[in-house]
Amino acid sequence: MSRNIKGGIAGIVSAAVLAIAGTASADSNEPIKIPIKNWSSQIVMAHVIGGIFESIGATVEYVPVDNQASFEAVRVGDIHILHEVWQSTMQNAYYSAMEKGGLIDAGTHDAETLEEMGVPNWVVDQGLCPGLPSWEALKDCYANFATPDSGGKGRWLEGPQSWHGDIMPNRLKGLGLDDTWVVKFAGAADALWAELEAAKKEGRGTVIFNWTPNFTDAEGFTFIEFPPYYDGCRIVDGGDVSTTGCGSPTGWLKKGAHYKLPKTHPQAYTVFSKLTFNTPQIGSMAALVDLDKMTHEDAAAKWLADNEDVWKPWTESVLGESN
Ligand code: TMO
Repeated sequence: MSRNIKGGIAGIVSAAVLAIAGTASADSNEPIKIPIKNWSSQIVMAHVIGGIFESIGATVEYVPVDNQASFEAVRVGDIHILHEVWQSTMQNAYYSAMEKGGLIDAGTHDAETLEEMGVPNWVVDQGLCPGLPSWEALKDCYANFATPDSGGKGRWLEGPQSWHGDIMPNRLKGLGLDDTWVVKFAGAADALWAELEAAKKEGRGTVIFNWTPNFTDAEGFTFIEFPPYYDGCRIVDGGDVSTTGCGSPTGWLKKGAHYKLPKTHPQAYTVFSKLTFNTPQIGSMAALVDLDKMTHEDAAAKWLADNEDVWKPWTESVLGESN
């Protein structure tokens, strides 16, 4: 009698476990489409996440996509995830896509972010702009930052225009610095790092757009301190030239997913929602490419091999169910 009751309970329990495992298993064989943008940590992380998905049996496809266009692309399902959403430059596009429907929040990385103009530390050490990191120092030192294409003004080398539109030209106007400084856009992220190297070699000043987490965290980089950011100060948020001098806010680094991914690929979605990278981890992904000159694919393979203790735990719950 008591054996039967025990067996019955065990039977019910294992049936329940099977039912739970049953609903959570069976990812679709359709490839999970992962976006490839145009900065190193994003591309390496795309392949890192792709490798993690493949380790649980999923198939993946890498889809090159413009940053600005990627929020609509994930909303309609042309790509399935966003793995680096930077608050200061992308939250509007992220929340707009969510409001229209089709993009869901898939969690937040363990990293505080900043995307801002700044100088390598040796520019400060050599006294090329006394008073930095305060932006007011820029009023007097611009001549040390002139380049052949800047017409005697100091030059800000901004990233590609597809990243942030006209935020930085509007910044200069808002600060009343547009008579002495001018923004030039880099064709690609590589041009920013080439400029850092060239300026160092030539011992001249340089102001570039940069961000953290990045590979430059290791050597040290000084972000310029601008008037504080507040909601509404930028043109896209309703601001005008009297307010666009505001700096960039520190913020979060988020993930997002197409709303059907938890249904079509429940196991991969579970892993994706769990995974989180911190500042040194993201910096190291970029460094493998920008300092060590590896390909993005090789960098991701090395990162995965060196960091199994970091990412394997995220896959254990779904592998535990199916094994
Ligand atoms: C989006 N980015 C980190 C390149 O500024």
